Amino acid sequence: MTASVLILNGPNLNLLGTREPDIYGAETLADIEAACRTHGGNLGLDVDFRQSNTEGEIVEWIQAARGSATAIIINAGAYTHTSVAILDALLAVDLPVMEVHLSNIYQRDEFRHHSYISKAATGVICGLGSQGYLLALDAVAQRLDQANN
Ligand code: CA2
Repeated sequence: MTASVLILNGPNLNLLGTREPDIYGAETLADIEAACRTHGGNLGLDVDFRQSNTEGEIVEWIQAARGSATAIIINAGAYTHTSVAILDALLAVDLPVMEVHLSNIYQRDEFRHHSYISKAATGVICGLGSQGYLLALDAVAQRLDQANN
């Protein structure tokens, strides 16, 4: 059976490509989704790519991943810096979690330097733009290979 990776995107990431290209790049979220699907396919991974502006919906998607996904890649957007609810859901689901940020959050405002999500993350990638999602897929694939061999 093909392993499925749930890729979650938080608030305002649906605006990618329309504003602030200097910080977040020129690609749209649809461009990033297409790149993830292609790269995931090459790695033998199914990609389930979603975005929500609502904290509760993200929590429900994480809870539902138990039993259906083999790993979660998450860019929680601004919820990264505020959401104990998303942290608790990630801890409860007990899956490998890769945290991704397009921008280098440590070069930005002080309030972006702390991530609640990181406590639940196997790995964290930031500052590499959309490449971060692809590197996270590589990390998931490599861990699955190691677990299966
Ligand atoms: O760098 C990242 O990926 C962030 O997770 C993006 C979040 C930000 O709150 C985090 O600190 C870092 C914001 C996403 C908002 O995206 C926009 C895209 C275009 C125009 C406006 C916002």
